[in-house]
Amino acid sequence: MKILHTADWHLGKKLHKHDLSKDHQMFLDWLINLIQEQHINLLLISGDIFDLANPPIEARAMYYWFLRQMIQLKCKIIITGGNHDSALMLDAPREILQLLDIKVVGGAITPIENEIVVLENLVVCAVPYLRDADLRQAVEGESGTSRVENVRLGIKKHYDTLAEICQEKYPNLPKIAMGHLYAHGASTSDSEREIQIGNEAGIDSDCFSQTFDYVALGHIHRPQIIGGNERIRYSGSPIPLSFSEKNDQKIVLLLELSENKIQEIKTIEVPKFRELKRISGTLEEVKAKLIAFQNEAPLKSFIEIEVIEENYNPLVNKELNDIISVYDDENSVVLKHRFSFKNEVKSSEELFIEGTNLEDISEKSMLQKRLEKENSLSEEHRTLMMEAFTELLLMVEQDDEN
Ligand SMILES: [Mn+2]
Repeated sequence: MKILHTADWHLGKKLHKHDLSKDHQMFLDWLINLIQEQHINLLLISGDIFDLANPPIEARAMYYWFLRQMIQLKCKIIITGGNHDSALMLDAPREILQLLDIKVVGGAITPIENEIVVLENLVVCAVPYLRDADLRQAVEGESGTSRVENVRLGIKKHYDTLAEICQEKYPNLPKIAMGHLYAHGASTSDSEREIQIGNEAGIDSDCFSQTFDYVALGHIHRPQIIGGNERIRYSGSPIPLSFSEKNDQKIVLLLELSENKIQEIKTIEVPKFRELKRISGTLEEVKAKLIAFQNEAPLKSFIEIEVIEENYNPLVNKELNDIISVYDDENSVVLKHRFSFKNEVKSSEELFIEGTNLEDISEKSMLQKRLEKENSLSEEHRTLMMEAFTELLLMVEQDDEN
């Protein structure tokens, strides 16, 4: 039997207002192909199917389109809700999906046994993201512990209860637990939302009973093993969801099961569909790098620009905008830009002797002082700015009089 573990698709996600639906479509096409070629029997998606509780129609359509492909390939699916998902929204079509061999657990179920999915030669504990209310119930009556400790205990109790039931009912079958949570020591990126009391209630790898042969986690977008334990893993998101993930190799995990044991865990690399590129340097350097950059990924690359100049230059923004507007590469889009100056601008109060009353300083002398601090400006430039300022001042004064 072959099982794939993935999570954190975040269908409907936008990156700086740019839609990622093409990225998702390419990933799904690739995944369908993989499932077909590798004869995958079961697909586990550990939460955050959607980016929002109320996802756009297109994202929902993509989800159902994908499920339909899975039915055709006779690949079973188990989907659990994440912190981004609405449990109710995921659960709404549960009954009909069940008939199609698709198990959805949007939110925690009572009785807890109903989170257990029994297949011919495998048991899966389909645990969704556990919300505060689910956990409070679990540790009711236990006093004298902090809220953080309660959350941690609640999560552990949830998994322990499932492990006990599985052990008793299906002692000989291999067991997989799913989860959507923050594990201590996990390396995060910029695109996960903090969960479970600002990540304080992170769980440790010993939260998961030895009964589980594998723990398929979601929530952290970088693929990783937890607590040095090969059997507890985050698959990570299949596509980068923030610039902080631009260099991450995205993966899905393939588990091979035979003789009632997980024989092998393989990492399968997801191809890079889109390049996220950060370009930084002085204005001139940025310009050169931008021109030299060549996109090799199938989708338009997303570029983030950071201009760092030695001295303050009020025209940087304009010049940068000029460069971007002229930069008309059909293979790339500049998503965002920012600039900073190494020699920080001094604030006005540093320019005058202490004790100087603000009312005693004319607007013009204030600007005069300020311009004197600008080493990068030529005398001519200063005069021009002074003249323009005087003109503006005059207009304002005339307006006041009218
Ligand atoms: Mn996520």
